[in-house]
Amino acid sequence: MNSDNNIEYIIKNSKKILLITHINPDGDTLGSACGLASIVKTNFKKNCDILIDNFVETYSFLENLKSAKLYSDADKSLVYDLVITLDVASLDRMEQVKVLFDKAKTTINIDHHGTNSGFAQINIIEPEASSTGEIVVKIAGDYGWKITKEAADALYAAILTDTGSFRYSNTSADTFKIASKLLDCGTVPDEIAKKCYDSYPKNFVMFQNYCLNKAVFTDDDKIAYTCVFRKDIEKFKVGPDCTEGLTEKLRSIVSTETAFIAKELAPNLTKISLRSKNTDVSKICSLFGGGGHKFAAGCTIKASVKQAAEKILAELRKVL
Ligand SMILES: [Mn+2]
Repeated sequence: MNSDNNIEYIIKNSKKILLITHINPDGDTLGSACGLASIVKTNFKKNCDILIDNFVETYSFLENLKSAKLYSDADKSLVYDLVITLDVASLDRMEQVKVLFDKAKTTINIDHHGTNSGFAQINIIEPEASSTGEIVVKIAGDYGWKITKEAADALYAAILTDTGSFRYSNTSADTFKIASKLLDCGTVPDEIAKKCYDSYPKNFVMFQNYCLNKAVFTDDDKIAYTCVFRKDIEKFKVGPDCTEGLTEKLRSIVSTETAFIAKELAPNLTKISLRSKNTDVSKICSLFGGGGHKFAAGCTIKASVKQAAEKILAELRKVL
């Protein structure tokens, strides 16, 4: 490996380092960034800045999340020596902080979305990896970097949540080997599982129940979906992460082949989260400018919630 794409060399020679997580952050992007920040701190004695779109209460146990800054609070005038994106499938998934990515001297893109275009100078994209967290552990192993318990906990949370607790098709022998390695670094699996899954605010759970209660089942129950409106989000006083895991609950029904939620972001702007058991839904989402994984993908459609849901239904019916 020459020095041009030797990550260790690059980190050593970078003074100001920024880690960018994607919009509507999940456990993988947050865990990967917090874990990598810990690794850089331990092995290079450097502090990384971390940017997050919004704060997710569930992941407040991640050490470095406390010092992370919101996109909206980021100093857009800064020029970083190095920007690393984690789990960011496309440039638009970093919204307003893309300006910091564009200005950076060196950029690295670490991701496992097959639809990632490779938008950075150095791209480490492994669609076979269960999660970005898994890739970060692999990189650390390749360079022989020490992984402390703090880093291991964050990276384990990334892998745990992106594999749906080691249940999804992205779970491989490598996933278990890497998880096992993190246990050797001090992670206690049930501790992290409790923090990730048994720590939801009451209004979050009740809001999701409300959304499930009004779900629509169609095409012999093969398709299940629910519409989420801003007025309901306001009524239940839930955060931007309020639909996390909701589509998976609809998919968990035995008759469901594909499930989606249509969430109102603004009038005539709807976010679709699509999940399936066997259908390649990333193809459907890419028709609308989105992407993701084969069985878990998303897109944003310039239409009302009802119209967007109809568009998705029409595409699903072509492939079911
Ligand atoms: Mn991921």
